[in-house]
Amino acid sequence: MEYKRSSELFSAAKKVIPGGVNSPVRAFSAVGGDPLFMKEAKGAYLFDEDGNKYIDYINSWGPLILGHAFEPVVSAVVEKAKKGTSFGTPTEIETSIAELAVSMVPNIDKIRFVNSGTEATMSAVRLARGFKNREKIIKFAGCYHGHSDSFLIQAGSGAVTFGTPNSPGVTAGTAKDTLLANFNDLGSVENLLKKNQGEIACIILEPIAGNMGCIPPKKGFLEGLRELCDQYDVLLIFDEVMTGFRLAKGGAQELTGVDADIVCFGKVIGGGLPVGAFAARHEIMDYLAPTGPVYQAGTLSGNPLAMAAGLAMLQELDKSPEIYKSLAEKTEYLHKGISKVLTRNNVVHTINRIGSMISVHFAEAEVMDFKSAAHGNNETFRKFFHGLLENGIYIAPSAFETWFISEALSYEDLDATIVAVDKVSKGF
Ligand code: KE4
Repeated sequence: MEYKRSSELFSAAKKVIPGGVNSPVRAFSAVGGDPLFMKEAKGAYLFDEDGNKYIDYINSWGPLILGHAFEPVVSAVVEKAKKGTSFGTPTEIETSIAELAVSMVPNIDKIRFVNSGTEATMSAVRLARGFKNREKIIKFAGCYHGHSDSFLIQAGSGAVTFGTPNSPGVTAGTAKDTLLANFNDLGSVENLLKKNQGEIACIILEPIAGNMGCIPPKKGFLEGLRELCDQYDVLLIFDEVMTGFRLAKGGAQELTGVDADIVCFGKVIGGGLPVGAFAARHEIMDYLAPTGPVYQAGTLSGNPLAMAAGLAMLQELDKSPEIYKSLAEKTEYLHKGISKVLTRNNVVHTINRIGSMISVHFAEAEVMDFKSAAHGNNETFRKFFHGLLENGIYIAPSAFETWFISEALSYEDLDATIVAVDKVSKGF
């Protein structure tokens, strides 16, 4: 494939944007080579600036669960833009999407919209600290909750991919209030709760981890966390930026049956525009300004344009819950097909999957936490990534990411992907 135009654009971008990108993981640093510049996208396909076409398994890192340029979302945004994009005042559409989200997701009475997943999780932790009047939080090694200081302590996603688990610029004062536990390891959580009795405001996690590749919770893990939170009077925050409205209408809470105290959203809730949100039952959310003392704000929070995209997306998912069954079936089909050809080609691998999230790990042992995720063979992953790219398949440029299946993917697209995996892996 020819990537001349993308390389030219990358050179120009690097002169005025750090690393030529506005988010590090896009820079291909973990897999080498220059990132591709996309010109447009439709349905399951991306088209780069050199005219190459790709079957897309990133879907903007999750938001485009119904595929690119989904017509109801596009027309909602176009119509809304004609009436103005943001007023800095309350608007009816914010109430409409809030009412719909509250009706779709268990255990939430109120929701506050922000502009990114990072804002959602950062605000949720501040709310938990304010509500409980405690300073410490527990997070899990390898879980990524965005780039606010309290979380860049062995973060997953981009930070781990760069091999810099602790980011410069995060103060010791901040880091001391973030305690690290191991995913799928209840003992590591209980130890921290015992050692810091009365000091911990919340536990935050991705209920299904997506930033170490896809790592589902072991049976009993989330249930055990719920019990520990009740026992130690600590709030349980589900970071559902990835899983929210993706794994089910009600996200991971619906899929697992485990209740969170605060739920964070991003990606799908914005339909491809910048929207994040956090939500909880009345008594917690009413602790937020202007009704309560915990301050949180945003110029473009709830802006009509982003709300129009998000509302159109949620309305589509709400009226056709069969989409989730179709997505899960497509993801299972892809899983079985990829595993069959990798096994036939004697490639050591393990595949994790839940709902429409899947990840391929070039490791023998089961990948069930950050440590086991880090054992994957990165050299093999690099060959896998570039080989698939050469064959028109676009997966995440990092072994610590998840593939996001969209409903726009056809079984022909899945078969083409399996054929490409077979062709690429013969040379491993
Ligand atoms: P944003 O601030 O990027 O909207 O959301 C942060 C975030 C929070 N929580 C979870 C579970 C997330 O996965 C994310 C962001 N995900 C990454 C991909 N793994 C976004 C891609 C990027 O950083 O460019």
